[in-house]
Amino acid sequence: MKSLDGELATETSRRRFLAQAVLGTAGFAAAPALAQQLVDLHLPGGNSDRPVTDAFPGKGRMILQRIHPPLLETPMEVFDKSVFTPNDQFYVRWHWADIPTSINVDSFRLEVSGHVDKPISISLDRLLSLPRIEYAAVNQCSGNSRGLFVPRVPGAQWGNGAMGNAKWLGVSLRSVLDLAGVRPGAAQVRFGGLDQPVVPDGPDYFKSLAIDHARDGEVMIAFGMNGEQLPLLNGFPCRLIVPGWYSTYWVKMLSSIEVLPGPDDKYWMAKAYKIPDTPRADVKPGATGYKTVPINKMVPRSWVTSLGDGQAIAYEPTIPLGGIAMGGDCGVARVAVSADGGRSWYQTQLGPDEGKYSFRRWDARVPLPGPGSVKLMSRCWNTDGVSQPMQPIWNSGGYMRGNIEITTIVAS
Ligand SMILES: Nc1nc2c(c(=O)[nH]1)N[C@H]1C(S)=C(S)[C@@H](COP(=O)(O)O)O[C@H]1N2
Ligand SMILES: [Mo]
Repeated sequence: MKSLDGELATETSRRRFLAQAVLGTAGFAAAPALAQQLVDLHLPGGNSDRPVTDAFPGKGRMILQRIHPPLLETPMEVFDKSVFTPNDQFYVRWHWADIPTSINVDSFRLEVSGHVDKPISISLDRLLSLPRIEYAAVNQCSGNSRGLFVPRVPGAQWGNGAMGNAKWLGVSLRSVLDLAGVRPGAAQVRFGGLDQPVVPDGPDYFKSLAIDHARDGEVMIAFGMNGEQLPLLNGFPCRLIVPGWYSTYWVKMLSSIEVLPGPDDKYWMAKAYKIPDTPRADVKPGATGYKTVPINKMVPRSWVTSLGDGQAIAYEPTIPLGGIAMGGDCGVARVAVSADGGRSWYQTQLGPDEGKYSFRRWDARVPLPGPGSVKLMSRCWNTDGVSQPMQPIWNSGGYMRGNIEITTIVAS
C-alpha cells in the first residue's frame, strides 16, 4: 500500500486522482467494440454465451453482460491466479446508466446530514487525512450466479464472476459519523452516490444500514483498492465497504450519508433486494405469501478454479486441484473436495489467511475414479460451523446462491 499510504494526501496524488477520474468518456459514449470471442458461462437452459470485451475504461478482459449501464463479469480463471482480484478485472455493476465520467477531486464533497449535531461537508483532502483502516474483503453481488438458478429468474444472468476480493483502504464510517455527531434516537444511516436515474420517476440508488452496524468500526469508506485508487467504474473517488454483507450495500461514488431517525422506506430498501425470511432464503418456485427481509449477510461458498467447466485433461490416477473459498460473514475453517460426484471427499490445504472477510486459497491432490467425465466439487465450512449444502435454493430474485458447485471435466 506504499503509494497510497505515503502519497494520497499530497499534490502528486491529487493529480493522479484527477487523471484517473477523467478516463472513460469515450468508453461510455460509444458502444464498445466487441471482441469476436465468446465465453460460455454454462448457464442451464441455453442463452449462455457472452462476448468478451476490453473496451471499458480502466478494465481489461471482461465478460460483457450489459453495456448500458455497464455490467462486466470477471472470467473464472482470474480467481485462480491470486486470492486478490486485480482492479482491472474486478467485476462492475451499476443500476442506472447516468454515471459521471469525470470527478473533480477539488470540488468533490461527501455530505453528512440528517439526525446529527452538525451537518458536515467533507473534502477528499480531509477524508484522506483521517485515521486509516485496511482489510481484505470479498465484494459479491447479491445476484452472483443468478444465471444458474433453475427455473431461471429475471435479472442479470451472472455466472459465478459477479464477485471479487480486494484489500480496501479507507477510514471507518464511524469516524466520519463522529465528526457530525449522531444524535440520540438515530435508527439507520442512508448512503447515496453520484449516479442518477435515467427516467423521470426512477428511484435514485440509496441503501441503508442500521445505526449500530454503521458504527461498528469495520464498515469503511474506502478510497484505496489493492494499493491503487478505485477504478472509476468501481466507485471512484470513494465507496462504502460493508464486509461480510452483499455488495448491494457497498454504495459507489459515495457522496451522501444521511442519519435517519426511523427506517428507510425508499425503494431500494423497502422494495428491492428483499429475500424470503426462510432458511437459506429458499422457497418453492412460484410460492407467494411469505414474509421478506432486506438481504444481508453472505453465506460460505467455494469454487474449483484450477480447471474450468468442460475442460479436457489427460487422465492421471490422481490430479492436483485448487480453488478459492469464502466464509461469508466469517472466516474459512476448512474446504473438502470430491472428484467423483460427491461420493468421496478429501481435505484440502488452505493457503495464507488474509483475514476473515477475504477469499482463501485451497489446494489438494485427489484420485480420479477413471477416465471419462468427472464431476469435481468443493465444499467450504466457515468458522461459525456453517457449510455449503448440496441442494441449490430458489427465490424469485435469484439471490444468495451458496450450494456446492459442480465443475465437469473430461479425462482421457
Ligand atoms: N452508487 C451505486 N453504488 C452501487 C450500485 C449502484 O448501482 N450505484 N450497485 C451496487 C451493487 S448491486 C453491486 S453488486 C456493487 C457492485 O460493485 P462493483 O461494481 O465495484 O463490483 O455496487 C453496489 N454499489
Ligand atoms: Mo448487486
